[in-house]
Amino acid sequence: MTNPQQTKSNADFDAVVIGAGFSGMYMLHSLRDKLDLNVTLFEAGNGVGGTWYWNRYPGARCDSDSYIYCYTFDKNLLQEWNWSERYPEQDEILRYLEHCAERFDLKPDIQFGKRVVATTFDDQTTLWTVRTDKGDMVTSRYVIAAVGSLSTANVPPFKGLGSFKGKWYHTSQWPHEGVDFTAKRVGVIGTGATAVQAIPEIAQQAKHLTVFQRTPNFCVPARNGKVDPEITKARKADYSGVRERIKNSFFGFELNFIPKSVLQTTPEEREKEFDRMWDDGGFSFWLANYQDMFFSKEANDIIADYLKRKIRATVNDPVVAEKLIPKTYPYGTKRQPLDTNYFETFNKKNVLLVDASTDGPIEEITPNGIRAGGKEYPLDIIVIATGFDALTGPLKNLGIKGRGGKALIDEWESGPQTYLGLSVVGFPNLFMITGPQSPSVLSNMPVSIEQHVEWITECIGYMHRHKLTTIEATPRAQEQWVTHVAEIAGATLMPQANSWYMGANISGKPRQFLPYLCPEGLGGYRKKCAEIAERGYEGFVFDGVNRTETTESRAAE
Ligand code: NA7
Repeated sequence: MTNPQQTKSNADFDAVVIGAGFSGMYMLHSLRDKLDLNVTLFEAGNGVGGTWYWNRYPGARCDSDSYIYCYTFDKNLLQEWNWSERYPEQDEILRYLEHCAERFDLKPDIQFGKRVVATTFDDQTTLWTVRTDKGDMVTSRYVIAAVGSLSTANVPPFKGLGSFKGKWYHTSQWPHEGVDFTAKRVGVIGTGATAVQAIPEIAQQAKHLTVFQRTPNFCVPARNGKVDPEITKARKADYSGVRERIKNSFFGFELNFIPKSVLQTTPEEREKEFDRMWDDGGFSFWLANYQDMFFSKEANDIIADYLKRKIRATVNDPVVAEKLIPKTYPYGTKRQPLDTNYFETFNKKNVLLVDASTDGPIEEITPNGIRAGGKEYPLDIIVIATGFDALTGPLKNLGIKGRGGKALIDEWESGPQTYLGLSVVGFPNLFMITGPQSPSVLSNMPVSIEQHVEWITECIGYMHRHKLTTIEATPRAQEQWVTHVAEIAGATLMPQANSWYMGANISGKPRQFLPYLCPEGLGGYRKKCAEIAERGYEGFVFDGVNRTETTESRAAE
């Protein structure tokens, strides 16, 4: 390994990492312990965990199977850690991440309780200056934004919210001491993946629950529970195989599409497959269904019909069932919520559904509750489960200014533009982990995170070996990437939904497909990134020079 001192500048740090979730923790570990860099990490929270530090609402758990929702880079860690359930709850995932922070001795290099507010590139020194809300100001050669894709809460500007006399909470800013719903009249706004987890839990405790639905969701059962110890043993024995399979899979799971069109099946044949996926639970119905599900509306309708029948069979009141059935977008084009007794909850006497399209939308929040469709619903507590300013929101909040003082927020005014979802033209030495236009939220996040962290680590290692100071995407490469991402999305049904994938949940946000759906899957994207690196970082310039044209390729080192 090259001694980093060779490229030592007079910066305070070689690298500043922002965010101490899955991505930032591994980034810190990699740069510090593999490349021996001088790294600091700023984290707004008072502990590690990112998503799992903030999202403490009732029922919060991951929707990926625990044996693959974890770091896989350390063989011993994989053997040591034991998950209690198929999908562990928030507090267990947080314990895991705290364990990792201790195990890799990360905390001495993390500055907690400090939110980055300005990140500015200096054209003369080619260094970044990072400022926090606590008055810190440090310079660094590299900045790595490990701020997560779903970390900027979306609290819609409901008229009258400030006048509400009860308590209100956004699910991602949940009080650490919890919320007691006993004997309370509770309103939940939203029916996305978060609300689908929270509603059945809140309904068990609250005196009365009113759910304010804007758009119904297709849900499939999570089927959480203890994992058979024999299965766990077999997985542990084959973790290197598991790792290879998820790395090269389509979405970062051990799941594959059925290599057939649903239109070429008999009703009996496909019903059997649907039942199998339904019984398996989890994401198989969404991510391992017939291969034309995301492309053909005709195929999609057949698959959606199965889920609609399930809702009708579960919900006792046919009027309520109809309100809960999605009718305005193709199945799978909004994030799949996994449920445990979600539809059953609407059979409870203390639960009321207020549907925007049939009962009327939310008009205002009053001192005593919520007014929707001309009627006031009295409430003691409002739970705002309205999601996030996904993918771009967390990056825009960092106050990033690149070459010539150009602000990222302005550059992205009409939508994000990146190269590989890792880098942006005009922002040298700034890397994003699971940024927009990378597979990110369309994958099992830890798998994508590990890929990006390892790619960035290799890239910085390469720069040190070659005594290079800056790396920056070229306008041409970025333009081609943005076009490619949009073309792929345009060939699917994804743009037909008003989803947060399309930026449609935030008023005024440009309508653009935000993640990257690689036609060859996550494995294909990984290969693409690796090949770009092997060709001397094609589409990037180092110190203003295109090395793919001027020097030997990395493979020849
Ligand atoms: P989501 O999936 O964005 O869901 C938010 C919900 O809130 C959804 O039902 C929205 O309806 C609803 N919403 C949003 N804004 C409003 C307003 N202004 N009025 C009424 N209802 C509104 O967020 P989640 O937190 O559930 O999940 C986010 C991801 O976190 C999840 O997918 C996992 O990846 C982890 P809409 O459908 O937009 O009409």
